[in-house]
Amino acid sequence: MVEWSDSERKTIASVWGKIKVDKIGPQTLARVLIVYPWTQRYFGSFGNLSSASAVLANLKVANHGKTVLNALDKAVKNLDGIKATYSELSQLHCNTLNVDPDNFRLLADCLTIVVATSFRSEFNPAVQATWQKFLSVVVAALSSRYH
Ligand code: HEG
Repeated sequence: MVEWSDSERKTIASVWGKIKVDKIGPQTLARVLIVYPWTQRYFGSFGNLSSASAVLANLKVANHGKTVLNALDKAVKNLDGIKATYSELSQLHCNTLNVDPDNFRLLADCLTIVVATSFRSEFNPAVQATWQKFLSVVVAALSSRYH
């Protein structure tokens, strides 16, 4: 069971409070698809992903990026129950979507990079450490129902 100090709780709430889901979500998923092009295999119904500019202009990518990021809200609001929060979502990604769980880590890393470029000096090493601790718990929870 992961423990959160008061200061970590404050930092996570503060970072999340400054994240504009409609901007950061699309940028994060687009970055995953551009930097790790093999992840495009899961998005066969999303249309044109043939170049970086096509990915960045793709509305389905943008919308799904918002969906993914909005799902993080549940974890931020329930830091002590992240595993249970994502139990069903983990099963969906495993059994129905057949997403390789390694990809959760790739997405988390892209999210950290997008947040860092957006927040600049505010996203200092201490904030980054707490934010990545949070994301690693999310990644573990999303992977927890794989078999
Ligand atoms: Mg997943 C659907 C959340 C990583 C591929 N993802 C979804 C949905 C949510 C979600 C909330 C909608 C579920 C529903 O319809 O009930 N995804 C989510 C989170 C994270 C993540 C929170 C990581 C933090 N997803 C992820 C990654 C991939 C992926 C890394 C593939 C590389 N997700 C995926 C696909 C769908 C979803 C293919 C179905 C999309 C669609 O057909 O619209």
